Amino acid sequence: MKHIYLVLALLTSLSTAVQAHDVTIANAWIRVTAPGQQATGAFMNITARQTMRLIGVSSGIAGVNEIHQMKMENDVMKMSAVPFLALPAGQTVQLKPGGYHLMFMDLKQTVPQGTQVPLTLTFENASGERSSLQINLPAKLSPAKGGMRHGQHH
Ligand SMILES: [Cu+2]
Repeated sequence: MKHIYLVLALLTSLSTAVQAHDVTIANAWIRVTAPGQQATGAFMNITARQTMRLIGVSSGIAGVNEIHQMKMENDVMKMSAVPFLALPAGQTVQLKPGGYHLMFMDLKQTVPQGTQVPLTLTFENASGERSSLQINLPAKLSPAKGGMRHGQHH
């Protein structure tokens, strides 16, 4: 029954080379912003059935859309853009606060709680074939606001 919530809208693939259903997105959300805030992040669990890379993200809300990682450097958490995120076949890769995330900067609008933000994710498979996936992310303050228990594994 928890699987009802696992798959968000997997819409059309722009390419026939890689089927959109080769990728499952679960527990996706984007952090709400206050007016004037310049950046926010989006988080989700991505499971690819074949080995792929997430190579890009686009949205209508931001001028800069990037894949970011966070890591400790000399006891300081730093985040930086990465060109891609590896998605090993059958393995769930978590994008979460403090780890990998999708970063939106130069925001063109606020992201109020309760709204849905459409994103397009671009993937590339081991053969170099690309596909796109559109998803709608609910805007939340934190994953605990309504989605957390669905993200736990048993
Ligand atoms: Cu970031």
